[in-house]
Amino acid sequence: TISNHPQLSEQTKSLISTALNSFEENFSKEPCAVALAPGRVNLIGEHIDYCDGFVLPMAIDRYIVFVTAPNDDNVIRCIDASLLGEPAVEIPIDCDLEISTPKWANYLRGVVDGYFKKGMVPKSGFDVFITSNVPKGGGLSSSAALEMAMAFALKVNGAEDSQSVSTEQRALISQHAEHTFAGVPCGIMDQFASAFGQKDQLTLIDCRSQDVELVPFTDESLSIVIANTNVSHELNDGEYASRRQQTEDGLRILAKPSWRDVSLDEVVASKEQMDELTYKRSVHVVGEISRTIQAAEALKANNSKKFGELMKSSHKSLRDDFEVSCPELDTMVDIALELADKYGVLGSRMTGGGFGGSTVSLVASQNVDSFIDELSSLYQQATGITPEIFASRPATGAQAIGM
Ligand code: GAF
Repeated sequence: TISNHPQLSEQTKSLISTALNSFEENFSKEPCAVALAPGRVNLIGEHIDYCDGFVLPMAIDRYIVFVTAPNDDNVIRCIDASLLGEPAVEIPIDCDLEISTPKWANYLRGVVDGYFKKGMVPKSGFDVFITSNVPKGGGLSSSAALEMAMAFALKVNGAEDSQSVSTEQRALISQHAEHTFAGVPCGIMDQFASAFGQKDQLTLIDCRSQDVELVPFTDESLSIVIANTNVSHELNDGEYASRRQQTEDGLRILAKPSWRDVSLDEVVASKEQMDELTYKRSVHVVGEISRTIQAAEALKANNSKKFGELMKSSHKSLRDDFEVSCPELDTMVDIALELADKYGVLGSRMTGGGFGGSTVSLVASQNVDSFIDELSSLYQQATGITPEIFASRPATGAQAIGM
């Protein structure tokens, strides 16, 4: 079923096959199932998933793969390929869970705890071997991928046997894990993108209704290029939470139930009542909601030029008004746009939470390899940091595959 899976790339099949072998080597038994979940890149709609906005991410062809089989102990025992030699992480399934060490495993504990709280417990303990090609700390939602892969590992080990669990519920349990066990008050974008991703489709998420609309991205002449600055940033250092707080302050001053009911004119009219930061954050929110709606329409109308222009405006707003960019992200975007005429770069912007992580650019496919080479060397010359730059098409979302 894996070798002829119609939605998985050869790269992902090979990642799974390596993980299957490693499982057998490490646990000396046959695996029963694979659970996998992709990272995501957001094309537009940044820092507005917690403001009732629209966001337009896609799952990328980079996955976290869990290979699993039941064990006779009352624990979920996890070995991570990048941490071989360190003790396995053991998550008990017969008692309440708490935040603990190692820190990365809190994403897993949080999801298991979310299942427990809904009365869903696996049939037995199970072993997991984890392999990933989602860059860690690259702003591409490796944490959401970890959470969603754990949800599917729980499913294949019987935790969902007593009740049916929807894709949306799995994503919401994962988001809650991030709030409670990782200390990041994130919105729904990352988990929804990983959960609802489909090959060749972007996921337009209405974060107020939580409806997901799939928007085709099938034009082979356009490529999505992801450039990891290799400046990593943890979102639990207070900056993310403070932005969220500032948007809540803005909405309170505007005295509206939802950001979807606010126009730019109304923000401008309330300027005197706001401090400068609250005002700038509010300008970003209403502008970005409008840009994302326009971008989805432009895409449906095959107007990629307009889409690219909206990406550029989004970056400026995130840099100047929301202040979540950083010098390396700005450098990566500036270089990409300087190469616009040479390689057909339509737009470029930071993506994800910011303060580091990645940019996303829309580029003519015929030039994509040369663009990646030149962007990489110019960024390295400018910053002294070697970036990781690759193209990805929209990929299939989190799932489990039986053996
Ligand atoms: C992070 C969060 F997890 C998302 O919910 C979202 O707010 C994003 O930053 C910014 O758009 O990835």
